[in-house]
Amino acid sequence: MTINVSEIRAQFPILQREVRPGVPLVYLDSTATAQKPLAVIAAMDDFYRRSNANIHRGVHTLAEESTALYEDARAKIAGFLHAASPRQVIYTRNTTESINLVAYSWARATLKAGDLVILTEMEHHSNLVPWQILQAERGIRLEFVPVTENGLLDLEVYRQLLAQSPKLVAFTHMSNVLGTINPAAEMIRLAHQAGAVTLLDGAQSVPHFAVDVQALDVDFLAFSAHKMVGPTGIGVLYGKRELLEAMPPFLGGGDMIREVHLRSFKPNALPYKFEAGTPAIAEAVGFGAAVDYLTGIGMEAIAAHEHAITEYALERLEEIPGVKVFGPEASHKGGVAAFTLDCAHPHDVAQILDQDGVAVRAGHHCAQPLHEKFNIPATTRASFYLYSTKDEVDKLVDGIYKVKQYFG
Ligand code: 7TS
Repeated sequence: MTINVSEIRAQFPILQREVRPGVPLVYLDSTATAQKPLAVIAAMDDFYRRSNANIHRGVHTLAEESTALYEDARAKIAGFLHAASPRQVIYTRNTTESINLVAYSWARATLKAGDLVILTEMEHHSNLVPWQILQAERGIRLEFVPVTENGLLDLEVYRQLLAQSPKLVAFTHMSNVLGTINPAAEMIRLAHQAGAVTLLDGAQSVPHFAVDVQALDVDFLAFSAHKMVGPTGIGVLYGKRELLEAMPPFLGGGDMIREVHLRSFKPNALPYKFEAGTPAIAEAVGFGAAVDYLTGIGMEAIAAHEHAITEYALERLEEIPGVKVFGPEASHKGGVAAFTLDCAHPHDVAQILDQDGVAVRAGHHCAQPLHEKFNIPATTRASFYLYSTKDEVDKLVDGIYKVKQYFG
């Protein structure tokens, strides 16, 4: 299964631009956010030109159209995840809000002082801080599955932690720094055996390979549209129906209620119970177009392309003296290459690469504890998506040689 990358690139207007005269953009920061194809831009443009109206609140034609578009997108997303019902797909602002929804609603209704939550050392801050807040508030106990030297989770320690009867296991499907793809199905199976509920951070998995919530048997899955060629400002929390039904509302206000009296309210049915206020409607429409776009190309083909680019990038980066790439070998890894260079700080590397139009990110990438684990303050990170090319990897490598000349 192959994809036609030049055809794909032609669909992304931003990839045609030069960052300065004569310097074309080499966008290697898709892990932070992905670029958007014409189909997504046009769907949102069309919505505002033709159908814009608030949803669920009017009988006029535009309100019916916008409501239908908003709900069609939800059905597409449910299909994309192989969810049993669109009612299990709750729109949020992003992965961060989805995880916070679980922390504020499910966890505060369920967890007591001393209850154990298992996380891992490779979590993004958005799957750490909500639990640290709850630890301070409730006295829950946090334990962390360690990351091994080669960037994998230590599953032996995971099994030992599971023996302590955790209430929740929350972990990332794919690390945004190491690129590690964790064995989610097996980890979820073991967590369920131990009686725990599972929350999977799919911010980096759902955009890059097929994620089937029923095959995984996952209880909650969080992800963002903007990392999967969709717009910013919208994400999803998928949940098992019985859990979502039992959870109290998160935010209160319009749309999330069935009836309201001066001193009481009855919450709405799923998914509206968790969608208070006017949502990101145009963004939902764009999200649906993004799902159509990715489905049209095929998630298997996208994953295969990214794997080929990642293999090539690792090969080229590792031949540069002084470069150390973090994380496992390509067989366990998605399209991320975070590295250090012995002679220059990651921010200097990123700045010099930018002179040649190469956009990479430098810093701790919202995974500061993981960098502490490896005793480094920061890394430079290149990341790849369906529109990335080997030629772009070569430009990255040429740029790193320039940095070496400059500092070396
Ligand atoms: N979880 C993971 C694994 C992520 O990579 C990110 C974003 C998030 C959660 C949060 O997603 P958000 O849409 O709510 O912000 N990761 C990155 C990154 O690596 N660089 O910028 C954002």
